Amino acid sequence: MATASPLPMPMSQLCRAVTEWVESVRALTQPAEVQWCEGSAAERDGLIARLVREGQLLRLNPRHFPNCHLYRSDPGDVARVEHLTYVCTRSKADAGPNNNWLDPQAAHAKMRELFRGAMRSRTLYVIPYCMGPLDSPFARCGVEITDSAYVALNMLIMTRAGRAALERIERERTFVRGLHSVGELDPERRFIMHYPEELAIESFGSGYGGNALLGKKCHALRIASWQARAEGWLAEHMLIVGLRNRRGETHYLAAAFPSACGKTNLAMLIPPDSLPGWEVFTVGDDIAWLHPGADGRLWAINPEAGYFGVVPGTNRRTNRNAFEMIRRDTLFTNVALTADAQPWWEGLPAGTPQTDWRGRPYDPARGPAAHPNSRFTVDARRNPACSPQLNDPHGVPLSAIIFGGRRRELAPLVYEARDWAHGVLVGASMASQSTAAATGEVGVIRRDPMAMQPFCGYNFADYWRHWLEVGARLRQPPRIFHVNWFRQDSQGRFLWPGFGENLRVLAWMIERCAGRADARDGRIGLLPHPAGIDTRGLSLEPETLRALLAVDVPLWRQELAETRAYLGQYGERLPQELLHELDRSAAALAR
Ligand code: OXD
Ligand code: MN
Repeated sequence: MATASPLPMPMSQLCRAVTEWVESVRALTQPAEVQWCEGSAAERDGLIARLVREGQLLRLNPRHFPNCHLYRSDPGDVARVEHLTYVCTRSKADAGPNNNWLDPQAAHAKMRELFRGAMRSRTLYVIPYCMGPLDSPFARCGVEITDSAYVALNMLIMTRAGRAALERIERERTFVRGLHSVGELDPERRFIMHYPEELAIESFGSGYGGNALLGKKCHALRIASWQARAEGWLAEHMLIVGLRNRRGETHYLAAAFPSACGKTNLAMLIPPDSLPGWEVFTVGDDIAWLHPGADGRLWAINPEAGYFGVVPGTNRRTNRNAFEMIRRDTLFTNVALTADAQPWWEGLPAGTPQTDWRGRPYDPARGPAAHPNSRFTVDARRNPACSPQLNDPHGVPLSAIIFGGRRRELAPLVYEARDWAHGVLVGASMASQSTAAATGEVGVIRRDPMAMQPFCGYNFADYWRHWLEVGARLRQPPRIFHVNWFRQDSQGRFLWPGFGENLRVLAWMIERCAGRADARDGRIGLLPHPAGIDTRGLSLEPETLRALLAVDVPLWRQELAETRAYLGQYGERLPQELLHELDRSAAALAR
């Protein structure tokens, strides 16, 4: 006789520590109901159906965009709010000059008052999640509590969320506590607090991705960078891409660029037709956790399971993979709409926007139709170039690390650091034009070391020391490069075509890693000979390539002086080795 299989234990009873925390939050926030997220497809569909019913999600044209939906944010809540983001450590110096700081007790007291009764008549969602493959020793778990079904839906796409994550938490007995409420979306009552010493996050008053999907920037970068230092690894704002060359060798590269500088495009790069025989595999497009391996190499995992990418500019030419990927099962935020309910954004060669991102009739006098920071949320497995290594518990070994920024002038197309310590200085000196991913003025140059200025959960001086220490443990460290795809001529025209053509630069790096390519001493580091960049099939004048690889020594001397002044604010805590590297760089430029 068949016996009925026992019913699975309710999630609310699976892990006492989580249940007790949920209970205490319930008592404080007073929701109408509590929903534990299992992580099933049916549950996702249920959340979508609820949001559509409530008018918060719009179903997009099912013939052209099956199972795609549009969410419109509050117009005052469309980007990360760095001035309202805090790292709350017991000692202010541990947060460093790179972070806003509040005393943890004061911050908790302030947040408790905001959260009191904040979820009345709302549903409280409990989302246990795992950052990284569920069976990876490098993965770390958390639980987000939120009163936003939109946030819950995003978390279910962006992380490995649900019962399996909760089971891991029960086994490990540790998790990051992330409490979120959209509150009244009042910018005056909006704070994103991090408590690295307690592995806790409190976020109130915003529903925007980077402020509200707590597994992403808050956990996988700010809290994880703190954990990583204690445990001997690195949590970085980097894409991870695998490149198979014509010899059949696959090299993995990790690259740090500031927000909205093309990480997703580089991670999904399409090789140009004139460079046949290359294949590209995306492991991640935004965050990398890096571990020194027993073999002396540096290994990388992507802690995320989905992409939260910038939509404008995405088309068949710039990123065919992304363009294909977001044609189904995608959640769009703040794009425009055509008359037949297709999503529309700047950079699409066809279609006409009828309704702008705020839901108003489109009027070009009011600015772009889609918000410049409009986003897609989509499962990483929808990417045609998704790497089979995405779920490898040990990750992939890195051949190279790339730092890059958006610089009109100064930085050449590519150069290589002399060694790891010089590479740390190159990363620490990064600067870039600001973008729409964060509130504030767009296009101004700002310091963004390792693209971590908004995301490092502790004092940058300690972070750079940690980078130097990790490097010292590697017998085969990745080579470190710097790139600039955004150099312009005096008329403001881009000198380099970018996108898929960037493979030509990556190919040189790979040849360097394999010991097959020469480099010349360019005084700021090692540069390719112009012949080292394969330009076959590209209409690029030889003098343009020379301009792209030129080093303007007086400008670099000024840059170095600015870097010295910038690093100076870290005072005594700054590792001597970094200052020594700065002196070496100055001496090379003085020759
Ligand atoms: C992002 C960001 O959303 O960096 O990835 O702002
Ligand atoms: Mn990012």
